[in-house]
Amino acid sequence: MVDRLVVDASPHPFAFSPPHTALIVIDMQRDFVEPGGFGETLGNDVSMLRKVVPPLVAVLAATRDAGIAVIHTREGHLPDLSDCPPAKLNRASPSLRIGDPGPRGRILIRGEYGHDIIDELTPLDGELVVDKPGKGSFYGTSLQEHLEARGITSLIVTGVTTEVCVHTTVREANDRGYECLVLSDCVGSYFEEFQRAGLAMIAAQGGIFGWVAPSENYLKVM
Ligand code: TIU
Repeated sequence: MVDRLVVDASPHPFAFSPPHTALIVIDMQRDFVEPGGFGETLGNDVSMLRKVVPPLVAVLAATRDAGIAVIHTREGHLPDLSDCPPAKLNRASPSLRIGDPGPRGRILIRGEYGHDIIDELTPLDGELVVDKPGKGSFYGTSLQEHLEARGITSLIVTGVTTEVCVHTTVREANDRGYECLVLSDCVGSYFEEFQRAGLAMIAAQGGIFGWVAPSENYLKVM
């Protein structure tokens, strides 16, 4: 594996060492991307997120071919909801609450069909799958220990949604010292204005939370 690659990115080029880098695919679960899941119960048009899938399939394939580590995350809760704070469970007036039976199983519950990752992005054996109770990928998980054990210092960030779980994860990672490149067409939001603003916030102020680039710039150096 080459030791250093540089991606044309905003606000400036993103240099990373492939052996010390992981691709993180955040919450590409049926619950967010397909009808009948958590995302739709919150009143969202889930078709907004589908456009992320084709570029993410290409990025995942190139990353695996390059031998770079891949990590998947899933947001969800234990069947008894003991890890779901009442503040999250009782928030707003969704059409179905977390734990209620839905067309793809209980909403946002581990082990249910709707909680799992979509078929196009199924994890391979050996790829870490991080189950997380919150929006960030570090809170309540062993992700940091996993990254430290493998000497991973850079993250290529993809998944949904841009302003919620992607942003929370990037902010958590940035505070822990990780360098994050967010692939702009491989992250998605239910809201066009949040997609635009969410990406701008990451790269603003000289890259206050990280770097942003379209996936074609990443694929060019793979
Ligand atoms: N609602 C929303 O935009 N997102 C979430 O609740 N979770 C994630 O972003 N994965």
